[in-house]
Amino acid sequence: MFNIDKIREDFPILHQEINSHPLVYLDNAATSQKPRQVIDTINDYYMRYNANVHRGVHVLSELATEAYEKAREKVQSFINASSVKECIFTRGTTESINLVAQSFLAPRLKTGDKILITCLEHHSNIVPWQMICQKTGAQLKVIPINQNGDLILDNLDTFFTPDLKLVALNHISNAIGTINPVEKIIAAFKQYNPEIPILIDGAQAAPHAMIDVKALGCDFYAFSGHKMYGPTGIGVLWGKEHLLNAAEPYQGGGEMILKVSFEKSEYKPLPHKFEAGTPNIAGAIGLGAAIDYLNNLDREKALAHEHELLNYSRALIRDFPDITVIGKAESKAPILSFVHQTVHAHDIGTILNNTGIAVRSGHHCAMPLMDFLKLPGTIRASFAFYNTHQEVEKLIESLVQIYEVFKV
Ligand code: 7TS
Repeated sequence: MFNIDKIREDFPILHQEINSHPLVYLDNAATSQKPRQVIDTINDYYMRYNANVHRGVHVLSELATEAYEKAREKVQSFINASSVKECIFTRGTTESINLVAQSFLAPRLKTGDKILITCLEHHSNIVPWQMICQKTGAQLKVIPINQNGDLILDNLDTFFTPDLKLVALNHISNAIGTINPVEKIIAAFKQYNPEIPILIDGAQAAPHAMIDVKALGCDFYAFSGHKMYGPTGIGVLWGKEHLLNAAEPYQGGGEMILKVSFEKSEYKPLPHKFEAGTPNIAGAIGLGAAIDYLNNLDREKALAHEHELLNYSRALIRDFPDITVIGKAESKAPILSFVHQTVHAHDIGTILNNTGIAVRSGHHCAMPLMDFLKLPGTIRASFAFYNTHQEVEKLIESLVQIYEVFKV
């Protein structure tokens, strides 16, 4: 049974008033809320066994190391990776993508090489590639989209060129919710050239899809803990072992070395060679608890519930004469983006906040997408499995009030 009331009990933050209204949290694409189980796990670590990992022979250090590495095993099975060696803890999606850009790709690039992204990307899947393009003379290419927000894949073969060195695209668009046919795109590129590395930005997919990196056939997969009910400051880069082995770490320091002399250093094997310095131990353990929480849910039902909320909100918003929904892709994650004919997105966000409703308004760190859509930004309501139909109705009621005030 998917018992929404029971699930909401797990999220203490949801039970409060904001501006004298019950909180309606619809900014889940920015960061999700954390269940008590995650908060308690982090608390327990600091209360009972806080110590640095991989160094001490004392009990607390052994306990911390064991919990940290156990969390890695949970990540491995969450994404169906072949080995824990392929699962690197990072600060989040952004750091994961930068790691691939700096450690793996930059040393392999030369003038004229191409990196392919899409028009739907978050800045963190654009800027890291631009940075290495600037240094090497490589160029960024972009798969276009149509007005619905679907990728245009008809002419994908125009990107099949010998100088294409990496493809990087998101699994789900954070700004308009398009679920990209990543499996199909990966298969097409791999058919052209099995050696082309493909990175998937899974920041929005980790909470809203079942992830199987083997079935996808990609080479790198990046995601953040905080969007999947885990803590901030922790994320994962999954990469195929031979590719990670072939990459040089871009950060040096403690934890990642076997031996150091003033002449040279020898690195630890995977995954540690990419985890320089004291890691976010509490974060990793907390992410493990978030994965446990998701595994204990009926995940299929949770995802179906989110989807129902999206459909419900779309059905209710359809008849507003002054509102246009942005992003009508064939396959959509529970992200409702829209604009108002006359009222600025930020003003709508502020008015909704006055009634306790938390949404995001702006460019959602996808400025090139907004440029394509010729919009300064949108209002975005993004749902999680703990949201309810009543909360969707509250959003709509507030929009009705805005309509009454601003109608011409
Ligand atoms: N990629 C996508 C698709 C994202 O949605 C985000 C964050 C990132 C990368 C970066 O993740 P981070 O955890 O490293 O910051 N997206 C959003 C958002 O939509 N609103 O705030 C952050």
